[in-house]
Amino acid sequence: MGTTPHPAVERAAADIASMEVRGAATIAAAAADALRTQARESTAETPEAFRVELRLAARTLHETRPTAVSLPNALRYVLQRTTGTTVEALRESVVVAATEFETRLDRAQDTLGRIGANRLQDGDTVMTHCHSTDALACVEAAVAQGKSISAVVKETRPRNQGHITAKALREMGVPVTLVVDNAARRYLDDVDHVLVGADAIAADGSVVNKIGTSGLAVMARERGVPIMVAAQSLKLHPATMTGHTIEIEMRDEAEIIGEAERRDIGDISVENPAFDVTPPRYVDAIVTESGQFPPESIVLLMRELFGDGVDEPWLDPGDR
Ligand code: RUB
Repeated sequence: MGTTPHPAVERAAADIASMEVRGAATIAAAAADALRTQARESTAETPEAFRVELRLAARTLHETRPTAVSLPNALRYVLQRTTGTTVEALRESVVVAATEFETRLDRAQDTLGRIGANRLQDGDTVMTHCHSTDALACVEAAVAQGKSISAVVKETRPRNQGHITAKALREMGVPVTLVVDNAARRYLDDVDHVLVGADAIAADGSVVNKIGTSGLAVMARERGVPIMVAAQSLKLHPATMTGHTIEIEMRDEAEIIGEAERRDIGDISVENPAFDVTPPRYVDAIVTESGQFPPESIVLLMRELFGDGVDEPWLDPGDR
């Protein structure tokens, strides 16, 4: 029995941690894929050994990015469907579940995109923050419906994910104006929607997304610009139904400032929170594959999908 996960799992975990693989939906797909490789290539001789390996792989992936709830939701989807009394049966069940998960993810994003596109009118301009494949799916569907959409794209310091958004929008033929984050308020008068994704949505309708989203939402509210959050149900954080809070990931200060520059400034502390929380009162609609919701009603969808609570199947039975 392996005491370390399959190298493909370790690679996937490292890529997620370094943000080589990033964005909530993409992280979830990479996690399901890594579990499938772990199962396919397992040399475990007993069903129990196979399960131990799979839980270890899931824990390794789970520890990478605390805020993106899509990750535990993906692991849960696969682990809850891991059934069988032989290694072969277990292996097959993981492969089937991981593949099914990826198909559902793609389908959910397409459906969500078509729903979100209904909010966009021909000639509209959207302002984006960070890079969200769920948000882009709405623009893509609107363009496919023949609507002419343009975009003001925030750069999104410190990692400049806005560049990825700008490139994706250009590939759809959408005219793009790239602005620094500090220019957002100036350009809000020129846009019809703020369109962002989410890493996690809490039971009260709070939206956790890339740092800067909450400030943008407050400014948009002040300017009367509607704020639309595109987030497939994978982003719903089930533990928040029972009072748990969402941990905000703090990343390395080197993403913000280099050593030499820092030394030159003098004795300072540097903080690099990856995400922030936008309260529900600043959000107009959360668009999911099950329809659009006012943020305060999202808990109804959460109850329907998760019941009253959830398990942590990556922990060993004695630790649950
Ligand atoms: C990405 C981010 C995205 C959401 C949604 O943060 O905040 O808006 O993850 O993305 P990071 P998607 O770059 O730190 O991962 O819609 O693709 O799931």
